[in-house]
Amino acid sequence: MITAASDTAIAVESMDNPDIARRAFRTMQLSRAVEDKLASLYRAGMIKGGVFLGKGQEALSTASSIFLRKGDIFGPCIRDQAGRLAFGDTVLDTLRTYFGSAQGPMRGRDGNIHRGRPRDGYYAMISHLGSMVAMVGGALYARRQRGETGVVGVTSIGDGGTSTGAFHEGVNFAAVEKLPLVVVVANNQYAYSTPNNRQFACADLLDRAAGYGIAGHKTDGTDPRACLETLNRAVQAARDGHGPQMVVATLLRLVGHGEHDDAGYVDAGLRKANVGRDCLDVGARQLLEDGLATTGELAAWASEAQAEVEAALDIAQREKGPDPESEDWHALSTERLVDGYFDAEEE
Ligand SMILES: Cc1ncc(C[n+]2csc(CCOP(=O)(O)OP(=O)(O)O)c2C)c(N)n1
Repeated sequence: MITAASDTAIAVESMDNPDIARRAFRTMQLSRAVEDKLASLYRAGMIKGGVFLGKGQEALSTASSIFLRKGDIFGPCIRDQAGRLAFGDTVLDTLRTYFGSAQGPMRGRDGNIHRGRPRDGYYAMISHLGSMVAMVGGALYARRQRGETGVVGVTSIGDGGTSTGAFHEGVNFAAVEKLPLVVVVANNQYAYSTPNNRQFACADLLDRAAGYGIAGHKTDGTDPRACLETLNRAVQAARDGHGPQMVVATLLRLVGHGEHDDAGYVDAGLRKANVGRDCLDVGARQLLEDGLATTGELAAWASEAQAEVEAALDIAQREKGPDPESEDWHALSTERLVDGYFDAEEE
């Protein structure tokens, strides 16, 4: 069962609450620890299939879901390991998915990032870029039709994904219906090897928000404090009935598109520029400057994250994959409805 961080989600005023910055940073550290481990397991040939990481995007991703509450919806994209953890996914379920464990949320059907627990509002990612906007928007529309209020949905997408027809249709629908949807655009400068200047012709992706008639927010994706402040505002505005909110963050992916890609096409100047900063370094500095953590605490948290990953790995590696003799192979979409929701847990 998901242990939703959202149960303890903090409302808009609470940016003054030091817990939010500390909790966000610890989530970023945990995400980095999981992903560093995944990268080394991949290099050791111990993971089947691709490994797609969000190194450098942890601040934005964490901020994307940390303000969500129980009953809200999170539809993550490729580089949202940190956001998944902030929404309540566990390190164990992450590793179970990569190792094909039948105990994992997708019961061994997915090998990396297409995992979720729909009943908890944690939607499994659809690979076709842009589709998640319609999926989360559609779910918000359905909840409105059921008379549910106060629900917010967040989904994220890369700069490349914003060029798809699905993105346009999804955002336009949300705008027309004034849905409480937050679309987080992680402009990490490249879509695989395609740079921004071959991706869009507007001066800034934020210009698109005006085109759709929705609110736009710009933030520095390398700055954890800025990401938290921006997402806090955007989620609250959506919750307060101000319709869709588009957040555009600038940052750089600090790894290849996947671990098979050496990212040799990334401009060396960008790596050295502000946009190429590691958000974990920035976050650590901010916590120290603000007196919210000591160097001892930062080191202890990093060790705890490491230990959590090792303990989960030990379990996930021993678990078995699905048994073809007993498996009924039903997909999430064909499972029983419980109270109108898909019941992923039900047999
Ligand atoms: C509609 C669609 N076209 C192409 C792909 C193949 N593809 C997967 S990820 C990717 C690059 C995505 O770039 P971006 O949206 O900028 O996100 P990033 O990988 O930079 O986080 C592509 C082209 C896809 N999944 N869906």
